[in-house]
Formats: sequence, structure tokens, C-alpha cells
Amino acid sequence: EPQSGATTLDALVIGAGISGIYQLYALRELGLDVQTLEAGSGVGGVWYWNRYPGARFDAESYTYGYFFSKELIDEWDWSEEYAAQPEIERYLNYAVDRFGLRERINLEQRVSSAVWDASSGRWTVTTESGRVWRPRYLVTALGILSAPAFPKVPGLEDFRGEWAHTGLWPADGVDFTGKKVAVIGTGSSGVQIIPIVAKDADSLVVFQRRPNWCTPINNFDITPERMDDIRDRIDEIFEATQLSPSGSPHSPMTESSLDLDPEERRRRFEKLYDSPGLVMALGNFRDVALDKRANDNCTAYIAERIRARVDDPAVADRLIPTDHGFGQKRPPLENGYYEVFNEPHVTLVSTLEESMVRFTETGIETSAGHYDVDVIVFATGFDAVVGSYNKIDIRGENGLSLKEHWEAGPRTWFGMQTAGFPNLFMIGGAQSVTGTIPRITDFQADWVASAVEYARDHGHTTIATTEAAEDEWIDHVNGGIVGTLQEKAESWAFGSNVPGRKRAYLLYAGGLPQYRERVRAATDDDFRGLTFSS
Ligand code: NA7
Repeated sequence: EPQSGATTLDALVIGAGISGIYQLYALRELGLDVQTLEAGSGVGGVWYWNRYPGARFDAESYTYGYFFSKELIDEWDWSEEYAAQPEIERYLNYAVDRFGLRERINLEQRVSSAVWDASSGRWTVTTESGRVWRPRYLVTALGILSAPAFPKVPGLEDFRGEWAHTGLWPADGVDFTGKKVAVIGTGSSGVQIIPIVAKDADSLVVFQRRPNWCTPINNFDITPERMDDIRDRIDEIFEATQLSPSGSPHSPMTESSLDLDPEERRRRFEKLYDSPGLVMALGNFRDVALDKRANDNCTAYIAERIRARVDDPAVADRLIPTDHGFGQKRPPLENGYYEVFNEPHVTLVSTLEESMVRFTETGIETSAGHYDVDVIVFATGFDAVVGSYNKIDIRGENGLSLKEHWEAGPRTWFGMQTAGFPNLFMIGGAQSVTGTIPRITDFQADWVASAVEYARDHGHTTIATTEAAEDEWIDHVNGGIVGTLQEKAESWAFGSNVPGRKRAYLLYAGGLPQYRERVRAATDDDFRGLTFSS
């Protein structure tokens, strides 16, 4: 009798990453009987799994962390402007203990199915270990980049060496010392790990498909004085994250770069390039994101900086993107990345010129030859946004599967509900995410808690949306991306990296202020698009 040991409770959160932890807190604050299921053997989500050397924030540490607790802000000192993974994992563990959440988090419980039971108005959630939970409300906080993707290249089972994916990095680490190493992929993860591998490895071969527009992270230590100053200004910093489209403290400049004379424009690009973090991406001239000519000026400047850092012009050419402009895809931040390719023991292979044919016992065979390696690092990204939903058998009314419902692309009400799946909420899911994820998910987690509170106070037990409401949101989401420069790039934001996936925009380009405003307006308008019933 599989359900004999079922745990009946008010709410269940799937995922103990930065978003799920806060959702658990917010629902517990309502006085609900709530627990969390987490696949990992520790908390942290992507900051637990991505424990590869070099993994760090691209957002300022104190703008990515939590803002809901003054005490936490007072107690936690960030050591670097852009903290590294071990510090982030420590921070999230600290928060879990600080707010007494650990006893509610069930680790090593990977959810295999979630089935809506209309007769009881509850979800039946089963984990791979066979345990069953029966919550009234189910909240998924699965992360947008949490289902690792691998190249469709055969033969990995034949490879006798060691291999690891950056998004599933082994707890014991990987020793590169004296080894021949291959890194596949040059997105944010590849760009972070490559300089570290290059330091230790005997030789390194980097397999690059499409290069990215990487800019320097220009990271620095946070002194005690700076930390005090950050605390003094924390309300101001929070306000800046709320005004910015990306939930970061940076907003595009209102000036037009095309109005400036070339010398002045160049000076300004120089200043942006030498600024820390994502300033060049998020605080650039507004027209760089909107106007092809403005974007071309910007990429010409970055290309010039890349050429100045790479000795061999042919290698520099290979590292400079030609398929997309700056900001059309998320630009990785780097620390000494380009200089790595000046080292004699490092080789750059373009898989566009020389495709990977198969993994062999001793390495990687390409259309042009064979590379002997001891270690393969997959920095090949994720089945973004919907991938982690597809791994769970989620069934709503009349057995409808979420996978089927989303066959042609995700369908949601503000990214938080989907028709036919009552009492299922998603935070940090499709069609709502943008920029600094916690700045969107803390708003969503608060919204979920307030909707559940409203239902409770009004004697309702079911919250659902409709296909008409989904259509309205999809029109708005697509209306904001069609015709933009972003739409012209192949990226995970459209599922382009997953062979066979129908092209659909998975994120939200309208910016956080607009998102919050629209959710609030619908909520104030009697939860327009939702139905409450008992
Ligand atoms: P990304 O950004 O999706 O990068 C994955 C990289 O792997 C990217 O360079 C891909 O090239 C490359 N890739 C994927 N498949 C292949 C194959 N088959 N052959 C060669 N290269 C391949 O993931 P990351 O983990 O780096 O970063 C994820 C997020 O973390 C990032 O957006 C930030 O938010 C932080 P492609 O560009 O598809 O040609």
C-alpha cells in the first residue's frame, strides 16, 4: 500500500535552492504545516550542485542574497564583491539554520511524480525513494538551469578517463594536476573553470562551439569598512534592484551612444569594460540593446580589447563572436580567460570548424583527428527552464501531463500557475524569470504565500487558472521579445541548445518593475485570471 506512510500537510516546496528556502520560510511564517523536498544531500540548489572550481556570482553578493531579514544582513559579512560558490553555500546553510528551517527540509528526496487528486483536493508527491507526501499546495522552486545537458556525441561510456559536468560537480572534486584535460563549452561555467584548469593541467584543449562576448569580472575583496557602508546603504541598494529591469542595482543609461562623438563613445565603452561585474551588460547605453548600429559599435570595442589580450590573431578571431551581438545572449564574466589561450599548453578547437565525432577510450575524436585526454569537463549547460519540470511526471486534472500541456512551449499565468494544475505554483519558472533570480522569486514567494493566505481566510481550498488567462500572458511575454535583438540569437532562453525542442521564449523580457506591477494589478482586480473554490 504505497500511500500508507504518506505525510499529509498544508504545503510542500520542491527545491531547497535560494528561492525554495525563502518560499519555505514565507509559508511557515503563515503558520502552515510546510516541508521541503530536495534532491541534493545539502541545501543550496545550483549553489550546491555547481561546486566546480571558479563558480561564483555574476551579481554583487549583497544584491543576490536575501533582503527580507535585517538581522541576516547585519550578521553576514560577504568577503568578495562576487562571492565564490563555497561562500554562497555557507551563506544559504547559515540562513537555513538562522531561521530554523532545517528540520523541515528532507534531503536526498528527488521527486519522481506529482499527481493532482481532485477528490481530496491534494497533490500526491512521490520521491524516487518511494516516500509519499500529500500537500494541499505544491510549490516548485526547481531552478531554471538545473537539468544538465550533454552534447549529442556518442561513446562516453567507452571513455576510460574521468569526466564531470560543471552542474553536477563531484563532492570530492577533480584533480587536474599533471593531467591532459578537455573542457567542452564556453558559456559562463566554461569561462569560469578554464583559467583554473589551465593552471594545474599538463595540457588543456577547449572545445568551443559559438564564442561569447565575455567581459572582465574585476572582482575585489569587501573590506569591513565597505561591508559597513553596504549595510548603511542597504535600503537604497534594494530600491535600485527594484527599479532595474534585471533586478540588479544597474539600469541601462538613458543616453544614446549614437549621439556621442566616436572618441567620447570609445572612452565610455572603455569605462564600462573596466567596471566590475555586469555593468557593461546591464548599465550600458540603452540603444546598445535596441539598435543594431549601437550594438555594432559596442562589439567592435570589445573585439578590440580581446585582440589586445590574445597574441595569435587567428585565435583571437575564433574567440570573437560573429553570430550575435553583445547582450543578445547572457555575456559570461571572466578572470584572465583570454590570456589562457596565449599559453603553449592550451589549444582552442572550434567545433564549428572541427566537429566532435565520438568519445573514445582515450579521448575525443573529431572530424580532423583525435585528442588524447585523461579528464573531460562538460561545461555544456542545461536543458533550461522546462528541463527540470520534464524530469518529473506532473499530472493535473483528468491525468493531463504538464509535458503535454507545454508541448508547444510553456503556458502560464505570470509564470506562477498553469491551467489544469490547481494548487500548483511555480516560482522562478518559465515566462517570468529575468536577471537576478532571487529578486524575482522573493516577490513570487511572497505572492504565493499571500494567495494561500487569502484562500484560507475566505474558506477556499483550490486556486486555479484558465487557458484564457494563460493566452493573455503568453501574448504579453511574446509581444515583448518578438522583433528584438535578443530574439535573433540562438540561446538557451529559446531552448535552442536542446535538439528537437520546439522554439519558444522561456524567459520574460518586460523587466521586473513591469512584472510586479502587472501581478499586483491582477491581484487587486480580484485575482484576475484565477479562480478560488472549495
Ligand atoms: P551555457 O551558458 O548554456 O553554456 C553552455 C556552453 O556549452 C555553450 O558555450 C555551448 O555552446 C556549449 N555547448 C553545448 N553543447 C555543445 C556541444 N554539443 N558541443 C560544443 N559545445 C557545446 O551554460 P553555463 O553552465 O556555462 O552557464 C549557465 C548560466 O550560469 C549562465 O547563463 C549564467 O546565468 C550563469 P553554444 O553557445 O550553444 O554554441
